[in-house]
Amino acid sequence: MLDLYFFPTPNGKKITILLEECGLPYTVKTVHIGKGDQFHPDFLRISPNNRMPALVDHEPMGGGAPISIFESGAIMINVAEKAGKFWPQDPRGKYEVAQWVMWQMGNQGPKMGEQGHFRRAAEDAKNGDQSYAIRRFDNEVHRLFGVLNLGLFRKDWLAAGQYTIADMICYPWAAYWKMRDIDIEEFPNVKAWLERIAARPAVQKGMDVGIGPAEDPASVSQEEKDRRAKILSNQRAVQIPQEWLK
Ligand SMILES: N[C@@H](CCC(=O)N[C@@H](CS)C(=O)NCC(=O)O)C(=O)O
Repeated sequence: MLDLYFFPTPNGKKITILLEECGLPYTVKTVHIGKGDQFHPDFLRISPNNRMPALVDHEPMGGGAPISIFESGAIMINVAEKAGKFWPQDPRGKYEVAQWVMWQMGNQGPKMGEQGHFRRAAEDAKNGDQSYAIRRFDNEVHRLFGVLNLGLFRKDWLAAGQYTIADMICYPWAAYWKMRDIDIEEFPNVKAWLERIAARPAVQKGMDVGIGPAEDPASVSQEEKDRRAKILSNQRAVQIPQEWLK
């Protein structure tokens, strides 16, 4: 049995897409990052980076005690290896896939994440002039769409001549091009690839995984709203939780 610690963002949806593609059953454990679940001492044991997604596999490869994995790329490598699907193991194909998985983790995810961060920061005048940061990350995101467009030149899939975890890990971030101020017509190879992936039933299922009914904003006190507003910015190191010392 697989427990997926999840919130419905592009990083979470990479994993639901892969699990749906593999047909593996899994239980969604909500990590509501807007409420601060990612700082719970039990979750930090699984993901000391206080980020979701994370996976607990109760029947891991090789047997033995359950294993937990954080970082979406590592999770996808593990699931694909376990399922024996979507990650070819011949040396050429294996590293073609690996380089795009690493590219996503080191470039597309973080840079698009920072673009979103500074755009949100700019909405509050108290944060001052954000124009340099916004220009920097808007340009980077544009550059990164160009990288995908180059990588897909005369190809249906990013790596190894087949649909793999390289495509699945990059898709959910690229799919939200509109809210990134990207004109997808500039990147025709990416546009066709997005359409190809979006047509897959397992991708549609994975993208639709949610966390149940939305909370009624009226039920949340102002104090709680103020607490939540600070959670995703101004994070500093978490000390060893008291619970761990017992
Ligand atoms: N490199 C990580 C990034 C994960 C990540 O940034 N997750 C975000 C949501 S998309 C998160 O959990 N944020 C919680 C926080 O910022 O405290 C991965 O690919 O797994």
